[in-house]
Amino acid sequence: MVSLVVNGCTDDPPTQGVPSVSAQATSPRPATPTTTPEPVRLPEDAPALSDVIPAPESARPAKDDNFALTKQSDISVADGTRAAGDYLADVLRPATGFPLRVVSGEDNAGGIQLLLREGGDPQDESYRLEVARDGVTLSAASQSGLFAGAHTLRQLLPADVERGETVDREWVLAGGVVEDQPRFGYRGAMLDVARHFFGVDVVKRYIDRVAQYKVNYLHLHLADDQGWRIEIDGWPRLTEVGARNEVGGGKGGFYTKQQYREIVAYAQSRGVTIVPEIDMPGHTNAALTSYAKLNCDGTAPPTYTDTKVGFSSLCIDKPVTYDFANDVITQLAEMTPGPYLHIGGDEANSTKDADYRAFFDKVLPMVVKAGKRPIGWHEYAKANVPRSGVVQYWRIETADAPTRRQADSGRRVLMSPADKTYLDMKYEESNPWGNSWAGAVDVRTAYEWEPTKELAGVGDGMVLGVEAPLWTELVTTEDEIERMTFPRMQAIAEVGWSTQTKWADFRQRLAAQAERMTAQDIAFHRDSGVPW
Ligand code: IFG
Repeated sequence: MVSLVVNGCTDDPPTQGVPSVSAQATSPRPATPTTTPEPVRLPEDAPALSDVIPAPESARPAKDDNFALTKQSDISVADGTRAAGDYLADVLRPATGFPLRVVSGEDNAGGIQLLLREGGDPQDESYRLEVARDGVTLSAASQSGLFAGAHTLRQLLPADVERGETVDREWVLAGGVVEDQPRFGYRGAMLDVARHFFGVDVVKRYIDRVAQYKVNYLHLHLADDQGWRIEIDGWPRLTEVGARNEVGGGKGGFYTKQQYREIVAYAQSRGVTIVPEIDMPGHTNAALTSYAKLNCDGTAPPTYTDTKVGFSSLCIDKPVTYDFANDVITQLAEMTPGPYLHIGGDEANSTKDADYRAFFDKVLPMVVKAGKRPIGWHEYAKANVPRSGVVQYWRIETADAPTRRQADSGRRVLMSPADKTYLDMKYEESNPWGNSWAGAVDVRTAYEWEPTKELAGVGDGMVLGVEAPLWTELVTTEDEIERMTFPRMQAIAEVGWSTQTKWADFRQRLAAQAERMTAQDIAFHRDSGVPW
């Protein structure tokens, strides 16, 4: 049995004079040893620095610098780094069974130290992760950089770390230095909770699972023809009536404001920012069934539980429409600390162009006034998009003139081409489940594309990032969410983060993720293009 030498002591039973944690918890930590611990053997199943997904910018292994995490290891945090420290403790404690105390302090002897570089730009997600014999140091310019480094650190522990129960084994990290930063600042997932409703716990698991691959935004599609999913003060029928359905006639559901805030807080604890979407003026049958006064003819249409699109529209000429829009936007913004609010705008086939433009001329200023940057599906590019606005491209054509015009005038473009990123699509034509209007999207298709070359004239410097939407007309259970999302999410995450993307290399690293996903109880799809 190899006795772990950490921090100058052996990690044998206390008879060797190593104080137990409880003793240490009260007495001050032993002084940082002057002698460097002996090298530690790396277990067979410990990942290499280069196994991480998304691929880091640079990874320099140092084979004699492996680090053994032990029950003596602390996570020391300085000002502003506690959130990432708490995250690491949260994800590493269950399987290791170690206390992994999060302590304020400036040393990493035998443990993990998180450091924030002075005067760093909050948008700078770069980080440096150094694993050495005597301790691990993660430094970054911002909180989001620390979270990125923490996700990498999580992946450098063996897959056993993802099991929910304690595993009695060595927890050794491969020595070396990772220096990393993302190509795009926005790497997003989207969950449509309107077609089929999914509760808080499902959303939290989704957040944790996508966050580990440095996905840093979760867009929640909170309303559509089939369902309204968020409580709005002053408009109780949106949830009393509009939330009572879903595709296929299920019972539906909604988030109270408190539950929405719980989702937002949980996302923040994983370094993920929530982007709420209320789709307007189309995709609004659930709101229209809830309030007759929102309809031009004053009559509420029947509830809708099928899957057609483009038939509904708010009444553009009625002032009450703008009271409604303003209340929704203001209240959603108040509950959302993130910079973005998604206003929808897609498939408004029942809204005349002039009305569509008039609608957004009134509503987009509401989003800006609420302190948010509007995101809209790319059809809204024909409206007056504010300078801070983002155009989310979602179709399969290789050109879109209004989107190009907005990009030329400085509006950023979020790339979600359906034939590359739509997770509701079948992996292969032969799959019995999934959509096919955009063609089959297997993992390789989701991986081998270049976000700055998908749309004519929308190139470098214009693309904000990538997002993989999961529409749920055909998705009714959490298992189906997992199957449609994983492993294509890892492909999208790497396209958004890494500069070097080579399928031959990625597919090998992806195959190695199988054990981690299984340990996390993710019912992922064994795509035939990956050497599982
Ligand atoms: N398009 C619709 C979605 C959904 C999708 C299913 C967008 C922006 C087809 N709008 O994608 O509501 O129905 O693939």
